Amino acid sequence: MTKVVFLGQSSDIPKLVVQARAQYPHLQVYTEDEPGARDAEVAACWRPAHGALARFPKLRLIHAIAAGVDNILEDPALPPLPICRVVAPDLTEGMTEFILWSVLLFHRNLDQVLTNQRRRQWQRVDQEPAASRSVGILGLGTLGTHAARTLAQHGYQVRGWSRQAKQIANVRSYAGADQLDEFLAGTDILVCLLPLTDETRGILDRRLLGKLPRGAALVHCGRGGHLVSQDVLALVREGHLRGAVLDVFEVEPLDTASPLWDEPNIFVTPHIASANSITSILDQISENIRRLQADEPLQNLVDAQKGY
Ligand code: NDP
Ligand code: OXD
Repeated sequence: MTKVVFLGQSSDIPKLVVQARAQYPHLQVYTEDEPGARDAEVAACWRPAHGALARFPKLRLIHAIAAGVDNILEDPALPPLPICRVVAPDLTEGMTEFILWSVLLFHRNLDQVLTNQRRRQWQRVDQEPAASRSVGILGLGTLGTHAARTLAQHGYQVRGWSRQAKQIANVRSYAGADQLDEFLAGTDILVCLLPLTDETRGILDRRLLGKLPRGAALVHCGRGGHLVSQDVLALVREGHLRGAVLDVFEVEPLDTASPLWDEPNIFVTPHIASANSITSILDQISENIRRLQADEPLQNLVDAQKGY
């Protein structure tokens, strides 16, 4: 029986523990402080406290319960072990739905309609075809590629930016720092689906967003650490950005005192762009445990050097 410890700051942890115990009798499941946890071979986590993973000397695998692993890699005492993340259709499809909603909000001028409603103002806003809007996606990985394909199927002009160039039907690919400005100059709605790494921290600042055409919109679903929120706020107030949907923040929950809450053209959502189901998280952890014990290649292994 493989011993698995679940730890970290997520309301999903207690649910994962209960369901893992009920559905995977071949696993011995522990929470962090339970007797026996010290011998765990696998740690499943979200934002573990710094140094927490180093307290398990028999660990062989660290498994994120999410897609992003920045919250694990930032631990200065992280043991040098393989790290896997969750890649699941429910998360991918959920993210695409959220992005589609956000893109439609700006493309169909529904942001203006919502403002007009608060003023009791009946005003028919312009409606343009999807093909008249260019959506640019920062990050063409699992989530960005699925969103890009779906937006292209809905008729949008779609472009994406990544480190390596991609070939995706009806999606224009831009790669690396050299092509970033050209990518931004032709983007009406910018979607961020980057992982948080040393290279991408603070990327959504005035310098980058200032290269979008005037009146562009931002949809941010990556990580709070990408966002320089005072720059976004200033650019919205100056009218350079028409608005922003912001799902992730440097500090979550977002402080009730944050001016982002009250800004008319900023839509704050509480890190709900998408989420893995408890079932898909456990399926992947259990499959990787099987692979670990059978000495087979692990699924969805993270490259700790690259940071994603
Ligand atoms: P992937 O690892 O599959 O893809 C990451 C993409 O970002 C790749 O295309 C990669 O390029 C690109 N990239 C990374 N660094 C750079 C860089 N320096 N310059 C240009 N491109 C770069 O990640 P996912 O698609 O699975 O997830 C993306 C992020 O979405 C997660 O890390 C997480 O932070 C966030 N997320 C947010 C959720 C929410 O609810 N808000 C839910 C789930 C995830 P290349 O392909 O060339 O390597
Ligand atoms: C994730 C997230 O990374 O929920 O999966 O943000």
